[in-house]
Amino acid sequence: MKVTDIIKRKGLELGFSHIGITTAEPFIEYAQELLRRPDYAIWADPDRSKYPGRTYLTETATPKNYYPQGTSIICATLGYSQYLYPEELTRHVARAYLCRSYVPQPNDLAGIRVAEYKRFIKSLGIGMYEGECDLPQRAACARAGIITYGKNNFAYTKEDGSFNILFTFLVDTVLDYDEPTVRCDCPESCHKCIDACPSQAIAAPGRLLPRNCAMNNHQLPLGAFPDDLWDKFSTSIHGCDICQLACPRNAAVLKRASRKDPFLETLKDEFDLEKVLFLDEDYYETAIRPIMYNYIRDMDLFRRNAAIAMGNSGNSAYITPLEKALTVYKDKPELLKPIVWALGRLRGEEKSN
Ligand code: B12
Ligand code: SF4
Ligand code: SF4
Repeated sequence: MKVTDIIKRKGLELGFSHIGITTAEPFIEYAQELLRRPDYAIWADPDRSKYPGRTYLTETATPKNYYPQGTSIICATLGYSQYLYPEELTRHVARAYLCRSYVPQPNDLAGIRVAEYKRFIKSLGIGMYEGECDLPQRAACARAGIITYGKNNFAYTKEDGSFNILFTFLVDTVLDYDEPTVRCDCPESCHKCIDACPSQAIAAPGRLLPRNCAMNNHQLPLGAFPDDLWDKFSTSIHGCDICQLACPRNAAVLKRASRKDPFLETLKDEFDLEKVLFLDEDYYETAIRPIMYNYIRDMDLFRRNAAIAMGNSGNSAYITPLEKALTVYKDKPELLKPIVWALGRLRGEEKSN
């Protein structure tokens, strides 16, 4: 068997849904697009000192910046559409995180799959970039022929719609390349995702405004989540699925979902916004880390997001814990602001009932 076929076959054996391969040539249109978008400055501004610690997507658009011998990109999708995600959890956390593959860790299943795939590829005598490098994964997967775009920005496959996580492996060997599928397969007249977004974050087809998108705000430091957006994301504390759920390209996929995930079935009875508001190490380890080990490391951000979600819940039972939080967090003024806001909303609603 040819080495390209061996690599593809192993990827499928390990549970990836699609494997495609493209060159490591620069993603020129992608880089130009980033620089055209002023609201992407935190990922694109050529002056790195302004946003220390950020991944610079304009640099990763040229993979050889990171790995001069990089020749090919092995691209993979991992579909997560097969599960029936419990409503008790999807109210608060997007499916992309509930599926527990978003940021693979060395000691979780997704991480073990990725590590084994890398080990296997390297065992074929192929060199691989091992450092941190956020390649433009949607653009790479489209060039590798395994996804098409949706106007909501998402990467779609036939089997999983937009419910797939993307992976890319930069290697030093020339392989056989797949026919690109760099196109949008949405019906011309459809704009359901654009209309459904609660914060008008999709300005035009394929044009996201990160400032307005849920996940971008959920991960911002205390004081940086703009208060004009606090009432937009309902009871969500980590991401949002609204523009995917509204999409007709996902309708059949959502209908097919039939499997219960036993871990999520356990977690759904334990998940509690009040516990997130008073988050401690134990609850973080058992209920938060497994599904939200992504961008947020500061526990106060989870507490802030829980306070905002409570304020949007319409549930007056949260008034008592929020009042307690006023005392517990009296020395954290930036955390008190959303708590006071949430209390104001819930008390106002209680009066008008
Ligand atoms: C920065 C980032 C964010 C930012 C900005 C998002 C964005 N759309 O740019 C924020 C924090 C807001 C974010 C949010 C989310 N993210 Co994010 N994010 C990334 C990251 C690290 C880079 C994205 C990027 O390069 N953006 C810059 C823009 C210019 O690039 P782009 O969106 O890929 O679009 C380019 C092309 O793909 C193409 N294109 C894209 N859409 C369309 C549509 C049309 C019509 C056409 C013609 C072309 C086209 O044109 C663009 C220019 O070349 C990637 C991982 C990675 N390394 O690639 C994950 C990634 C995009 N995120 C992902 C996910 C799951 C999310 C969330 C869904 C999580 C959630 N449920 O809350 C949201 C969804 C928001 C949305 N509607 O897109 C997944 C998406 C998987 C998928 N099936 O598409 C990725 C690929 C991570 C992964 N490993 O799977 N994210
Ligand atoms: S993920 Fe949510 S906030 Fe972001 S664009 Fe989609 S609907 Fe809007
Ligand atoms: S809702 Fe319509 S326009 Fe948006 S991604 Fe789905 S098919 Fe495309």
